[in-house]
Amino acid sequence: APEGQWVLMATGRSPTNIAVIKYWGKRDEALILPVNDSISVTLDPGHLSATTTVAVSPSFPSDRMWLNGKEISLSGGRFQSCLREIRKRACEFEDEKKGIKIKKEDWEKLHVHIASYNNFPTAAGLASSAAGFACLVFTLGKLMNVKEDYGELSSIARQGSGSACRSLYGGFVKWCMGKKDDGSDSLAVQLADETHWNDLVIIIAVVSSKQKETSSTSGMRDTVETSPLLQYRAQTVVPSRVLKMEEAIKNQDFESFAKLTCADSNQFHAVCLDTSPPIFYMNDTSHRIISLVEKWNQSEGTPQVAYTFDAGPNAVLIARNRKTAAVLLQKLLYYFPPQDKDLSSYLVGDKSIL
Ligand code: 2P0
Repeated sequence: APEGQWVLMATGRSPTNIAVIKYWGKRDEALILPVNDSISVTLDPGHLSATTTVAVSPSFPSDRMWLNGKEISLSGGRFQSCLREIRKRACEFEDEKKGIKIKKEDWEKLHVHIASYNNFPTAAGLASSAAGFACLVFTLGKLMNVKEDYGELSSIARQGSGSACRSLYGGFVKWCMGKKDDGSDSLAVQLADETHWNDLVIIIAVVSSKQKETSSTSGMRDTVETSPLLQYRAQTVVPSRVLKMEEAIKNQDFESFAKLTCADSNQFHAVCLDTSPPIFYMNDTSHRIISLVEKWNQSEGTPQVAYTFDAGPNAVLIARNRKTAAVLLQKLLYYFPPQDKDLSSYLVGDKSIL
């Protein structure tokens, strides 16, 4: 900054989250209001996370953002919504030692610079918008001395990307769809913190690192417009499934957790197939992974591993404990020997990846 000017900065980090009851379909596109509740597990920070530094200075002539070192446009409605909602809630900030005083009304005039990095390859087709928007909103909130609680921040992050609202919390999280038209009650709540059910191990098998063909945003729009199955899913299946999933999480009931997780992933992909034209996110390798897990679970008499797939072919596998995770890795390496580039990486770890 030029002499006599100052720069105020804040840095934050948010992990991504994996839905075990899926969000798919909006009832309001602009506000990003979903057609059903969803439940997710937030990964450990340190893996699959976004790190964002936000800075403000009277010497900045405009708002700018860099993603992984490359400047990107902030003109999109989603960035603008997040910036506007955080600025609205900014509070006076004073640092007497440094001679900085920012009054509430000054925040409207100050411009921000935002630099965000993902610690995983964006090309791997793993969700980055969830971690990114959660981190942006949280860090901007810190910088601008916003006093709102995490629930309120989650409803702002939601306006960046739906799944982002769930990354404001660690552990197990529910995004309550809400009833109001203005979206003020569509926010995330923590069901259990990150210390709960620590035996679980999440393994992500990168099946393909190609970018997905259908974006989630346009995919779910097509589904809402054309899939009769979505109505049934949102109105009848998910509400009772959410209640059962909350129970399973509370009681650390892996059998119920795994059955619900797999069933919900499969129904989400069925709804994609029920869309016109149909959306295919899984491929043959994804299907072979499902068969491997289903056969194994059946032979053990009780589930050892749950699988779930998002808007792409990569498998998210949740093992009931470390021992099972080790056996799972052996099986994956045996049946899917990493030879070509598409099958070369297994990301492994404790509720996360290594
Ligand atoms: C989820 N997915 O619950 C579901 C499961 C993908 C499959 O949330 O339009 O990037 O930004 O709200 O959040 C991906 O959708 O979509 C997603 P927008 P988002 O995790």
